[in-house]
Amino acid sequence: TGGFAQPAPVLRNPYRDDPLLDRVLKRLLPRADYDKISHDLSKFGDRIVSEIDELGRQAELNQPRLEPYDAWGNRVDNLIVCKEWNRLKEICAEEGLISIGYDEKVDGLTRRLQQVAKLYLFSPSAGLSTCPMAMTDGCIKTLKTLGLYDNHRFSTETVNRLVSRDGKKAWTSGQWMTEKKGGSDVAGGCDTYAVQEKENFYRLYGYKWFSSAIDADVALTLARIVDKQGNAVEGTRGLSLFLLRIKDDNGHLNGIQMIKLKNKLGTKQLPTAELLLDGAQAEIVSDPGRGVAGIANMLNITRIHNSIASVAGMRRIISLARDYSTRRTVFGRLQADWPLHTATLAKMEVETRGCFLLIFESARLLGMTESKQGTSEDSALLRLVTPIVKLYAGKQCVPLISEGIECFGGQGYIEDTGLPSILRDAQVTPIWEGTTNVLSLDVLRAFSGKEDVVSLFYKRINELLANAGKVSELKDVIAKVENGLKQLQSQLGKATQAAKSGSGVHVDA
Ligand code: MFK
Ligand code: FAD
Repeated sequence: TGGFAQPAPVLRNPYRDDPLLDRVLKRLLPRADYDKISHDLSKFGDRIVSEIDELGRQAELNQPRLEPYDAWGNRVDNLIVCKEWNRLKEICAEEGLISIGYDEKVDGLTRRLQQVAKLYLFSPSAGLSTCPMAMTDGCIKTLKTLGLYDNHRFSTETVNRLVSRDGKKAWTSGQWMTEKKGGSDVAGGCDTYAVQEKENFYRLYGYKWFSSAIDADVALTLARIVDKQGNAVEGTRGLSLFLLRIKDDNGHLNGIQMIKLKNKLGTKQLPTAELLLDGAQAEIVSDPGRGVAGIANMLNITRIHNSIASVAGMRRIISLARDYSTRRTVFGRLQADWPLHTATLAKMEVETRGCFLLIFESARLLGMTESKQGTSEDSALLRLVTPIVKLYAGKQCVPLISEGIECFGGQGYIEDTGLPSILRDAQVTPIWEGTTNVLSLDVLRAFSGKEDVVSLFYKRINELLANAGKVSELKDVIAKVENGLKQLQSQLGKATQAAKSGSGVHVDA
């Protein structure tokens, strides 16, 4: 075999290796908060390198499995996850990856920025434990926004457990929306029925087609209430939102059968199940018929998490490829000394930076909005930017990470290097939490709010360009795109009016 071994890329502290992250935090945070957070991120970065990255790798190698029956034929639905997966979830609680976002002792903007920065560093090493974290964050946000925290016993207990920093006591949440008939068209596809048992308690009957992180403690789900005559309202207006425990305190499933675990292209660390709900007891948490609007609170949070995961994957592959380029010799020179190779890395860097700045803009807007420091304009911008960053970063990370894999040549294709899973796991980000086209339709939905989001968007872009001293250079391009969007907005307005009045109109989008 000869004495030569190919050099492996080295993972460095992802915070200290990322000057852009540091610069953005310095720009957005008050000095004292920056100093505190910077210290926390630096320590966390060390922990990622020395401990977490290997746990994530082991979670990929020791995938979850389901034993539906015991040796005697009893239905047991025993989900087996590896100890590293459980440890990663504990670390999420200990590090406050979700609770930081809700820590009322900290300024609202600061807490969301710190949380997003930590998730961004954590994500590529997290063995997909970021998935239950995203849904946990979304569940807290939903229950709080619906005014249930402190007013509703089960929701209050749930939120308290979801924000716990005690790894042994902390709960996580699932998000069960997708059914066989439709994941994009949730209302058209939902065949789960809710039969009232007493007051706010219902029994749910249906089949949930994709349910990730099924080792969670609670889930938010949608179902159609059936009245005493057995009738249910079809469509969006028939769907209500329910909160349920997945298992009771004795570990028995709550009227749920885990039919099978999905055999997926990637996200193999993550147990994603098909579930039969056969009388699962659940409490209604939205007004009847307001389920989609209710769970949209969750979607808007999980979509930001999805964007973080997309950009973090891009950043990780660039960091590794850049490091490798200083070790691998090709045609007598280091890769880094070949202009063609550095041009490839530079192109990837530019794309990643653009997406990175968009996630921090959404984190800033989220923090401003939640802490009431923001205006109604900030809320409208957040509503617009969330689907844009999800669809754009989710889509772009796949070709970018594929390019990054190529930077390692054949080694990028070899499983033992751990590199292929970065690409496999990227492919889910444009699909789940709404596909690219569905998200682009959500951008149009955001246009129909009270605020003129197109003007707000360009006002913000102009502010950013002014800060960077770039207004005159880009003025014409920006004006052209803004005009195009305004025309689209006006045509959509006309189409909405026409739809309401029953006449037709052609939208040239
Ligand atoms: C590492 C990161 C990991 C991330 C976690 C991954 C694990 C979970 C993986 C999953 O994939 S969970 C399932 C995700 N499913 C989706 O994302 C569904 C995609 N489809 C959509 O988003 C559709 O647009 C939607 C289901 C919402 C369309 O349904 P409808 O019934 O046609 O909605 P409609 O009638 O337009 O809107 C109903 C209400 O919801 C309206 O409010 P009002 O009644 O008050 O007017 C809408 O304004 C509101 N709404 C819809 N989308 C909204 C929203 N409000 C705010 N934000 C939104 N995004
Ligand atoms: P479809 O809705 O059938 O979409 C198929 C294609 O049609 C897409 O290209 C889409 O863009 C296009 N399309 C749909 N509607 C339109 C339209 N109006 N205009 C133009 N094009 C359109 N769901 C959960 O609820 N909980 C989970 O925990 C969960 N975990 C998941 C884990 C993984 C690994 C995966 C892959 C999926 C998971 N999902 C989960 C499901 C996921 O959210 C859906 O797969 C996704 O929303 C798409 O829905 P669908 O599969 O029904 O595709």
